[in-house]
Amino acid sequence: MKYSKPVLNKNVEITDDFWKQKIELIRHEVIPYQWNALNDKVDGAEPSACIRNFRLAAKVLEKRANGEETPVFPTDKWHYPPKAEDENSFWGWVFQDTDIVKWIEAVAYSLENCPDNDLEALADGAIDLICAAQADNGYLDTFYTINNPDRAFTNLRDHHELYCFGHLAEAAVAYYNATGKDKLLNAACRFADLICDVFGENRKAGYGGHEIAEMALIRLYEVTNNAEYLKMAKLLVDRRGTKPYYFDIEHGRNSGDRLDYFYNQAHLPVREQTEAVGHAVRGVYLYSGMADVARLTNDEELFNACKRIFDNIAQKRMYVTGGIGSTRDGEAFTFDYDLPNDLAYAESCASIGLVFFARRMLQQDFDSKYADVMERCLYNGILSGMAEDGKAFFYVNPLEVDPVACERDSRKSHVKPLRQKWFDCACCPPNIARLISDYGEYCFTETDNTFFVNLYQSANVKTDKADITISSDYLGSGKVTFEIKTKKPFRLALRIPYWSDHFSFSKANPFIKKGYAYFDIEGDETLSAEFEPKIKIIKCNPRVRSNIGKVAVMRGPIVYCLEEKDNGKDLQLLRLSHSPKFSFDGECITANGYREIVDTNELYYEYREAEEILIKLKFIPYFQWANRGKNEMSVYIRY
Ligand code: FUB
Ligand code: ZN
Repeated sequence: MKYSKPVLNKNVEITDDFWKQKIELIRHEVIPYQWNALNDKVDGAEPSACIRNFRLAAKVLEKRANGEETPVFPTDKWHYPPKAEDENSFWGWVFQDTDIVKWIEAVAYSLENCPDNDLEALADGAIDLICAAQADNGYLDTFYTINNPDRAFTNLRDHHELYCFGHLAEAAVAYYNATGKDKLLNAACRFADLICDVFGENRKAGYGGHEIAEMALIRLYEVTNNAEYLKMAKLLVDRRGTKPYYFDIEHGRNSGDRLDYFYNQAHLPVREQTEAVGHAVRGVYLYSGMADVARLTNDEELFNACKRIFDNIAQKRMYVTGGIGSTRDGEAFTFDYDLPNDLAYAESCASIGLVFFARRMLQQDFDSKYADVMERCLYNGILSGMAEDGKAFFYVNPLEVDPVACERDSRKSHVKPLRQKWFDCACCPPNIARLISDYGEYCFTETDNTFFVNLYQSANVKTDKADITISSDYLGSGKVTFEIKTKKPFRLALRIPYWSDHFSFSKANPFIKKGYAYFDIEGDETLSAEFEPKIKIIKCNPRVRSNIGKVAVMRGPIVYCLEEKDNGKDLQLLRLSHSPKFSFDGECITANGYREIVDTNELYYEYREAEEILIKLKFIPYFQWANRGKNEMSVYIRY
């Protein structure tokens, strides 16, 4: 085996103070809360209509099966706001179906983490509801089923049928793995079979405007062994960006429609792509699918394209928090080193997709840089997406916020100073839930003879090589201990985190390659690693215009920020001292700094040395910001 496989979530028990708390929050608070939101039962939250659409689609199918006429509604828009007069029409975004299947996926991992009969029964009920909305030919998308089935598959560019299929398939595989129940899996396979029929070899040369079907088909292939799904995934990858453009054919080349191929990563055949472009979530979902196809078809050229794109993201287009997507316009990547703090988009889903991409790269190229990115996203730009109580969420994760600007400047209206209860476009909340409840699956990968530790936390892991108990103080002292009960000799590979300049191991002479320290394990043993989590002042490449003269503060994998609650208004007036004398209380960091005194109302005046007062600055973990009400926040500070 040339590539590694993730150790499945069900074989990993997270016992860590930090991550276990998050995983339990998903189970106890987030999953029930999101179920209510999907059922439109959260007061003051944006309506979902997701479950309502499935009920309506099932009714419509039943009527048609009985030979009754059903009304036809327009299918020319992305969004259909709930309106009483359209009570028989689809409501919401064309991809509204995905919210409930992401929820089911989160439930699946949660059941692996902790069996729960009531929750499983609730998910079984949701699956019945979804399956009742599947047409006889396998088609399963409530938007077209309700509004006009004759228009199905006529607008792959904008109308997310392949995207809805992808999320359905991912949930189906997860639920099958967790429970052994195959009802949703069979539904996903029937939909996949239809897609293969319509878009397979020598059929319509379509591919989705919003990627995910590529990696979902691979998951389906890996669980069913149906080679048609691998073939279909490869076709979707290979067709994108080739001429004549499918989106031109579909929309009529001269329709006058604005065709922005970059937005859908369809500007070039994927093997020729060198940079991350277009809509950020679509991008990272595509790159994840490309990496999967490259792995299963031994396609080096395709994998090299993934490598180039990954490096472009990690070295030039990613925020220090792991956020990606610098502009609201198209929720998109822009250009190298364009990382504005206050206009950032940095959608929660985009960082989640980057974790998917990084994990797939890591499976094939055993280089710590991929897990470094996973860690950066997980501890920062993803956790920031969820409130401490699990009942409010960020879609956009900016690095600098002035609540007044969010309200008064429409260029910043996408930036919210407080997490929201729900969204009419609610892609992020259930995506966060499904990733965090599956955290265990990102920690370890293995080949036939090597066990890789990619993320550090306390956990119990079972593999055919060993049972390993990990006791971690990674976020405290940086010490992690591995108690290994060996079943057969193997190599243990420990990632050396990018932020750790000083590290040591209790076992001598590891072999170090591409950021992993390798140890031969012959029998039972206890081994420990220490990665010194020093508080660091982080400078951003000076090509990034917005961070000139500024720095960020990190400790270990955690990015810190300043909030108005601790440091007063006008955070732009603060400066970190050259000898900050950092101190860490186990959670927050304090440091010496200055506040500039504004002693004039003149807008312009001849330069004079600023007057400053000495103050104590307080930094909190970035992911915790906005949990104490509306206030200013900044990751970067003058230095
Ligand atoms: O289009 C589906 C999802 O909605 C995208 O991934 C998000 O960016 C949001 O636009
Ligand atoms: Zn999202």
